[in-house]
This record gives sequence, structure tokens and C-alpha cells, in this order.
Amino acid sequence: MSIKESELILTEKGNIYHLNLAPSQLAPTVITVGDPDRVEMVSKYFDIIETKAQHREFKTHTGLYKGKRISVISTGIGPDNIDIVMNELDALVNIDFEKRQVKKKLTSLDIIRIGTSGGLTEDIELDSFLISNSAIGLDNVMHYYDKAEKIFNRDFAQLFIDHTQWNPDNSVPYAVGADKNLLMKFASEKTLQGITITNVGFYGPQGRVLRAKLKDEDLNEKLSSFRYKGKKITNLEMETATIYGMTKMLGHRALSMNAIIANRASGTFSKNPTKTVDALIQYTLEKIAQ
Ligand code: R1P
Repeated sequence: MSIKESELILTEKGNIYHLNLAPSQLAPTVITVGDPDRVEMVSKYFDIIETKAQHREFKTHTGLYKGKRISVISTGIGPDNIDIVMNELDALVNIDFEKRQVKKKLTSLDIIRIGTSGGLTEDIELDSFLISNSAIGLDNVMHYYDKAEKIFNRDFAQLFIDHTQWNPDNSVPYAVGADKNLLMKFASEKTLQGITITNVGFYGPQGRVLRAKLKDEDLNEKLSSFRYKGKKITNLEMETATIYGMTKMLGHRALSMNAIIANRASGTFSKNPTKTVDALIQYTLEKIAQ
């Protein structure tokens, strides 16, 4: 059975629709960033850039860094974009575009997110690097996939639901871990580790108030006091849990590296977020090349 034109959408050139990429243009190691302008911040360190592609917020540069072939791709903001990016990255390696069929031999990608994030508690210092060793997803992308719950840590999520007295009208929180091998490779004395919360919005869903009032004003307090096996929630952002869920489900390996540029408890923001993100990019590239 071939996959229909409306389901696997290819451009006239034969590229996958949203990412505007051909299979040959994708490297086995993929860095994802939220901001399209961050793609150049990464690829400026490449020895050569072989491919530049863009469609909407999805910008890709593929090249070589110290002999290692890497693609860097922007996802834009939020879990809904992660659904698109992870499905299309997987299609690029695991679907034969000519035959429109899933390949017999599947390929696993290494997907490393370099993102920005807000520390939840005061001890998560501004400008630190934090690796998400696990993530709690408050989005609902994974809930549309059959058997996704097989990759979730149910006990972990249930403790979170009970602790926060989670509103049942919201989507059901899920918990999912990082790839353990990548975690070992990328962690060092320069990195913190913790549980990352991924939510669907930047303001209300992360407890920020400008003019619109919150339904649960205590949510961030509840997040701060939550513990799982003695470990606490360290930071908030908008992509990691969905990346961990989608990649585990599709058979890829993922890790999320966070530049902590805000602290929600102290209400402070980095004096030089660009420098911090640049330092995290250099750290991550070195680890990839090792
Ligand atoms: C919000 O400003 C955005 O910044 C963070 C959040 O996850 C969200 O995407 O990550 P990026 O800097 O990677 O986009």
C-alpha cells in the first residue's frame, strides 16, 4: 500500500512539504532550535555548509563540523510544530518517497535540541546549561498516537497529576525520559540536569500574568514543590517532552539542552542571552564531534 499524496505531501522537487528537504539533504545527527535565526548561530561553526533550505519557520542548514555531518533545523515555537518536524524528519529517513512506502530497514536519528528555557526555582542559575533527563508534557500531541502510553512513565505522571490536583479539563500530563546514552555523552560538570515541563503556551500555561488572570494561580508553586524519587522540576519550556515522546515512539534518540535565560522564582532575565546560547551551541557541537 502506498501512502497517499494528501498524507505524505511532497513538493514538485520531491521534497517533504513543511521542511522542504530531500532525503539526501538530511544528516544522521540533527540539532533542533526554536528560533530560525539560531540556525546560523550553529552553522557558522560548520567547516562547510552543503545545504540551505527553508519553508515557513522551518529553516535547515546541513554541513560538516569537525568531519561530522550535522543538520541544524528550526522548529518554531511549540509542541504542535514538533509533531510536524519529528514526523517529517522520520519520513526523510524511513519512507521511500518514490514508492511512497515505509522502508524495510529503519534508520534511527540522533536529535539534539538546543533551546532556551526558564528556571523554575532560584537555585537554577541564570546562564547555566541544563539537560532535561526527563520531561513532563502538558500538551496533547502524543495522545493522538496509538500505544504512545507504552513509552510513558505512568507512575511519574500520576504522582504529578495528584500533586498538582490537575484540572481534568486540561490534557492529561505524560512523563517521558531522555535517551540514556545521549544523556551520558552530553552531561559533564558544566551541565545541570533535571525534570523539564513542556507546556503549550508561554503566558497563561507557564503561569505568566500580563493582563489575563490565571485559573490556577498556584500552579508554579505546585510545580516547585513536586518531587519524583527525590528529583525536582527545574525548568519550563515548550518542546522537550513532545520531542522525547515522538522520537521514542518512532525509534529515534533525543536529548534536550537548555540555556537557562530566565528565572521564574526570582523574576530575573539573563543580561546576555545570546552569549549563553552561543556558549551552549559550542559545548553541544564539541560533544557531538567527540
Ligand atoms: C518561547 O520564547 C520559546 O523559547 C523557548 C521555548 O521553548 C519556546 O519555543 O525555546 P526556543 O528558544 O528554542 O524557541
